[in-house]
Amino acid sequence: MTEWRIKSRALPIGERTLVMGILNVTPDSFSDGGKFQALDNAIGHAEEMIAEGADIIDVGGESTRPGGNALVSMEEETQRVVPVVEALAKRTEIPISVDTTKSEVARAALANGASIINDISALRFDFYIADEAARTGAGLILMHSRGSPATMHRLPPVADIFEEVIHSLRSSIHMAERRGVNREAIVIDPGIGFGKSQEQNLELIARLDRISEAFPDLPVLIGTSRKSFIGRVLADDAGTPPPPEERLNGTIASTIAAVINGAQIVRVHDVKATVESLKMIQAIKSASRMS
Ligand code: 7PJ
Repeated sequence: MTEWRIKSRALPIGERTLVMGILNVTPDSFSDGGKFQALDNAIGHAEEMIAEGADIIDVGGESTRPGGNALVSMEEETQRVVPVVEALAKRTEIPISVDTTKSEVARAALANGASIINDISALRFDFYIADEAARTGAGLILMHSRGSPATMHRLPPVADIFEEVIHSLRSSIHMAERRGVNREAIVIDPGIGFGKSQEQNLELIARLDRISEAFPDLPVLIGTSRKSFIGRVLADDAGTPPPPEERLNGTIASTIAAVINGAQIVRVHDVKATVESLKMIQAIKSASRMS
């Protein structure tokens, strides 16, 4: 059993799977109702996930989904994320993470109650993210991705995805440590859906053990929730994928497969279904230790 150091605290790793609940505060949620309504909704959603058993809330203001979402400016992203982080930090003890690739956004979120930076570029877009983690002792999630924000979802696949993910994460970890981040604050993530082919997304889950073996001391996080690769597997005969809200069963199956293969933290939209599935797996694991 190890620990993940985040600011003045530590989360136990390996005892049970940690669940990170996704809280998106993207433009849609800020339409009509006005900003106060949007803030209320976001807090309400976060509190629901906490009641369902979330261990961490991941607040994101820049949608990195495929499909051409406009990139947001640093100011815009800060205005979306910081009020939510601040309000949430007053209401809950559980760690809040900020899903951002910008050091200024990370800095503002950390100053207002966040304790983890979740960087989907693993320091490639803005390595000063590492300085913010080093200075504050915040947790740092380094997720593998390829290319730029504009191109990462339509790059041609690399030949060997394991070599690519391991090599790229190794250099991000090296960069983080060189800039003063404590290794015990780092979590790695293969980045399902970010610059990988359909087959490679499935392979990464099937052989996630190869990633944990390459970094035996670092916790592994995985996020499959509602992603397109699940839609492709679940597509009907005409090839039409179910909409994201109808990918729960595929999300659970892929999340559990990842956990069996070594993931210690999972990032999901559907906290209740995930927590219940994990409890069941945990009960079965404990029984296998007894016989
Ligand atoms: C991930 C993420 C992921 C981590 C997103 C989406 C796209 N952060 N942020 N891992 N995905 N650490 O949720 O569909 O897989 S945004």
